[in-house]
Amino acid sequence: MADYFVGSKEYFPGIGKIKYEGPKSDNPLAFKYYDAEKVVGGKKMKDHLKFAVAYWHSFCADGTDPFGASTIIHPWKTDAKTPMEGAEHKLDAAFEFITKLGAEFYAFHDRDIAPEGETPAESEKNLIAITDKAKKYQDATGVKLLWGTANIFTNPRFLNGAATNPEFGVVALAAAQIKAAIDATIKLGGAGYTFWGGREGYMSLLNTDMKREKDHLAKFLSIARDYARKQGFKGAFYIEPKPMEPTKHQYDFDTETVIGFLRYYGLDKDFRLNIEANHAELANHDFAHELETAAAAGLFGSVDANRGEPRNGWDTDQFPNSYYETAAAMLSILKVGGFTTGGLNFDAKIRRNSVDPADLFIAHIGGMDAFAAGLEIANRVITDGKIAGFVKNRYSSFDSGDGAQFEKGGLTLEALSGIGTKAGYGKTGLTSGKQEYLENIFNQYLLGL
Ligand code: XLS
Ligand code: NI
Ligand code: NI
Repeated sequence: MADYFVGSKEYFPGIGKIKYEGPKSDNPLAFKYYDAEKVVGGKKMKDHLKFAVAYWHSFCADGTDPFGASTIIHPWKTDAKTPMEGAEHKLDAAFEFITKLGAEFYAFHDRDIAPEGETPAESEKNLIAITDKAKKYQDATGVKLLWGTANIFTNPRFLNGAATNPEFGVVALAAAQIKAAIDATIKLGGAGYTFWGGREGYMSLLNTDMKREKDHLAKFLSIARDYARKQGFKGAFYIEPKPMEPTKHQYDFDTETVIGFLRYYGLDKDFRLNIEANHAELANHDFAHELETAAAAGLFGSVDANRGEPRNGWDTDQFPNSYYETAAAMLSILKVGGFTTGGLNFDAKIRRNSVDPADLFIAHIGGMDAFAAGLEIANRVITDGKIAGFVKNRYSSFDSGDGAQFEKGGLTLEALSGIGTKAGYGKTGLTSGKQEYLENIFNQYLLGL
């Protein structure tokens, strides 16, 4: 049996299964650091990293930008006579790509995988037909669905938003899509279902009732959750924060904003965060800051692994390549105990001028290698324990005595103030944070020395 899947025709001829060849390899189509079966910190790399291929960027995006037409030719699109035939070919290409790459998961929007029909019923029929086929492919290959979602932002009918649209009719049409997308996700055994707020936000406060829109969003998410649970969905629901783009102000601005929203509306038992690196950057946060914020609230879920271009402030969705950043991210992920339902989804696209079919492989290989290296670095940081030990010691005055009493809630403000007054100023507080020292040792781990 071939170690990869080929459907009606081979869409990436000349490229076989991508193998691990090690850091000295000069084969662009081989992994340098990602060695799926290698055990790091008691777990196989593939089980730590849980890579997913994003359907929309990899098999739909064609290099179009606001200044120019498509540049990337997808043969699965050009060789089809009807949109449904195109969707079938795309599925063939997707499973061939995913299995050749050796990713274990994928993620899709309803409209990535199946075309919209003339009516909501026809759209649902299309989705059912294609996902029935996807189920067969999953069973045959072992590839799994990390999460499903609905695209309720591209079609012009969503120009004023979906769940937060001022017109009830649009909210209902969004529901038709979400319901069908949830059904498809359940059928495919999806581990999660994601809500990225598409156009859920506003462009101008002059035409917006913000309170009403947020209430609608919460109501919509609650009934979607209730429906999915009723249908037996046991997986996680994710909210994916993003501060702006396409609207001026997205309601799911950043992780902290989403946590507040989920708690205010009582949704924090079922929903967690899907954190995207590029969105963190747009919100002026470090990627790891967003991960730690979610972890601290007990709401860490999954990751959209990409990167932005720090100097232009767009959602450029590039493939991750900074080992420093992937190491920092993996450190936060390992500290919270790793993924349960989530994984690393490459919500990333090749550049408009990356027009060779091999470029899609090369981009994913680089991203997987970057996270594999990041995992090794983070594991070295944890195993050595120097940084964690420093942090633990930094808070040690709360481990016993009055400090411990304070943590337990055993001190009133009068009592606490009395302790301070009695101790006096002295040199209290003049303790080095040792940032540069810690940065230097992090860099030692980075180079594996
Ligand atoms: C867009 C988002 C989107 C979600 C899925 O910026 O990242 O791709 O991940 O709807
Ligand atoms: Ni994303
Ligand atoms: Ni994005």
